[in-house]
Amino acid sequence: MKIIDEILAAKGRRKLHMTLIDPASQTSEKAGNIAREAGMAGSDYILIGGSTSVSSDMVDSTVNEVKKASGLKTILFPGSNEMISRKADAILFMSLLNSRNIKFIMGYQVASSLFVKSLGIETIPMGYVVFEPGMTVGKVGEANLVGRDDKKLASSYVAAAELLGMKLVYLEAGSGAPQHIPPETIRAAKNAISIPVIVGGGIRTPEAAEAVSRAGADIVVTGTVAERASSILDSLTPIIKALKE
Ligand code: 1GP
Repeated sequence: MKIIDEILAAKGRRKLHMTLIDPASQTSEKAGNIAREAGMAGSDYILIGGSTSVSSDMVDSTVNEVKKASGLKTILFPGSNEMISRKADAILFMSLLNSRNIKFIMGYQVASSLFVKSLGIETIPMGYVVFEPGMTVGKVGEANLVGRDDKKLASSYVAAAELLGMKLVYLEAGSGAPQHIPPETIRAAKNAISIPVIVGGGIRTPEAAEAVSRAGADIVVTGTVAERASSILDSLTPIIKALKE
């Protein structure tokens, strides 16, 4: 079954969790360990990507270790056209909708399109919108950040993504953000569209996971919490439990 069909089948029935692993942040062995414990904690997929460019060999070896260690499906979340692995199960073929730089909106996509098609990998078109504070991805992606409380602009971006035919939208506060996107802003965006909504950035506690989930996130992404935890299992389990209950 395609990952997008799994996501659509889960929508409205059960919440999904994705663990973000940045190949630039650790060895592929350590990435495998994170993925194994994330899977034990109940995470559904491993997202592989980040803002720091790494070679496709490095992405390949991270994907391999993650699959071997966890058995979970891997989804590429590429920061550029170089960060593509033929070994992953799917790729978020995404556009950073609120970038000032055309390369993040359509440049990397054009640069990689024929290669991605030749891989035969599942592609999931996704609109990516970066909110304040944006952190590294806001800077690197040259985003005109959407205000945390700007419900109108948030709704307008996701509605545009849906009208353009994108299958998912991702509301991003930035990895390591001190706070996640406010629930009211997530709710407004959710109410504007019928495609699944991913929310990530700054979610580190069960309360935060529950708040964004109640506000309408169909999928919650966490990254930093597992990267920094002394026990990934102990820190992720309550977060995923809060999300799924
Ligand atoms: C970044 O939304 C993700 O793309 C994850 O953010 O590292 O803050 O969990 P955190």
